[in-house]
Amino acid sequence: MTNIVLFGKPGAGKGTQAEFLKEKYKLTHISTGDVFRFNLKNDTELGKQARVFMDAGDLVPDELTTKMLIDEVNKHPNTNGILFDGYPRTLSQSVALDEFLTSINSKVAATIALEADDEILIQRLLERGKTSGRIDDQDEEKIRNRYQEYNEKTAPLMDYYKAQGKFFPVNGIGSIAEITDRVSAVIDNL
Ligand code: B4P
Repeated sequence: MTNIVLFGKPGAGKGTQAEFLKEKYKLTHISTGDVFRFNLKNDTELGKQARVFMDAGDLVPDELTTKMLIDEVNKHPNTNGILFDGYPRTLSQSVALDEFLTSINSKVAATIALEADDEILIQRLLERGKTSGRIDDQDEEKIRNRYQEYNEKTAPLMDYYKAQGKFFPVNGIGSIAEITDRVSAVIDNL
């Protein structure tokens, strides 16, 4: 299995790039944000528990997120590899992912970070908020809270993956196709 973690700030383009990469490399795409939004829309028990955190731009608690992630991975026992989009987002999630992958004789091959300036990303999210219906994209204060969550809880993961020699930063500004090429160059060299 070739497991890739797509890493980046909110709006960095993880979901956008995943759509292309999953086809190109025949990977299973798991977006924790999408799975949560599916549960919100269908008003499941998980959705009810996650809604309050997501609408505020806070991270959903680790225990809930990790259980959901493992359930998703287990739905694809014969996959070539997983493209993790939006997971892990805390150190505890990174450790849980490593433990889980080890238990199925697998590992993270690379963490690819899409890098871009906050102000550009905030504009992208506000733009998407005009049509997405996502409450967390519509209010600048909530968006800024998502960046604060990222800086406090997610940014430390860079050191975690750097220490393992698995961290690959990529310039996230440019056309979507240009960025796909940059990410592909990393995957092709693994
Ligand atoms: P996510 O759904 O993961 O959302 P995201 O950070 O907004 O998006 P992404 O980086 O995928 O950006 P996208 O491609 O869509 O998370 C939402 C919430 O779910 C979190 O705040 C949290 O509450 C919860 N959650 C999810 N995972 C969790 C976890 N592991 N632990 C706890 N909580 C969790 O792109 C954004 C916009 O930019 C789009 O409009 C796109 O068209 C545009 N764009 C993309 N690439 C571009 C480019 N190159 N140029 C111009 N625009 C571009």
